[in-house]
Amino acid sequence: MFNLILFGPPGSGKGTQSANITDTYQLQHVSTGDLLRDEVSRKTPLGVEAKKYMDQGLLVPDEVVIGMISSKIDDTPEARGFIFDGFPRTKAQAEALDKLLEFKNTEIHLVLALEVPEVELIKRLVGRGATSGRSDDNEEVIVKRIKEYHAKTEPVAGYYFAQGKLERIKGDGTIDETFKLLSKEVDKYLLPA
Ligand code: B4P
Repeated sequence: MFNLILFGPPGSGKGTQSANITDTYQLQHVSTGDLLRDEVSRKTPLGVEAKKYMDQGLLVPDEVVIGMISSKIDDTPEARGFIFDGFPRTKAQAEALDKLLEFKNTEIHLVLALEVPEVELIKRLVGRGATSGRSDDNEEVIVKRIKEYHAKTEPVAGYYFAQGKLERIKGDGTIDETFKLLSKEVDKYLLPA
């Protein structure tokens, strides 16, 4: 089993590149953003709670997200491996993920951190907002999401750097250029399926 985290600020291309990596390496894609949006659209109690935070550009509380991930991992025991997209976003989430994987006799093997200048992040997300209908893709909320990233999520990179698992990837090229840089790192562990 090979487990990968795609890490980076909002709009850095985690969702976009996860789709490419999932297709090429046949990993099970776990996106907390997608899982939360699904709960919101079905108006479940979890979704109603999460929406309050997401609409303000804030992170959803750790216990909500960790519970959701745990059941997602249990759903696909036969997976070749997982690609975690947008998770973990806090040190508490990273520690919880380590515990969950240890319980399954596996671990995180690689963390690829996409690096994109802030002006480009805002440009991309405002651009997506024009068509996505996402309530968190307007400039005021985007700026808050980036602030929340610096305060709570950036320290997660240090957590994995200390474990020798972090690779920084230039993420401001085209989608294809960035995918090539990411694949070069994944290829060291796993061949395309
Ligand atoms: P997410 O859904 O995870 O997404 P994201 O941060 O908006 O962006 P991503 O990096 O995936 O960008 P994308 O590829 O789509 O989070 C949304 C919210 O959910 C959070 O703010 C939070 O409230 C909540 N949440 C999620 N996970 C959580 C957790 N673990 N804990 C707590 N709360 C959590 O790309 C963006 C745009 O750029 C797209 O339009 C794309 O087409 C474009 N793009 C991508 N790559 C490009 C490139 N190379 N060149 C040009 N454009 C590019």
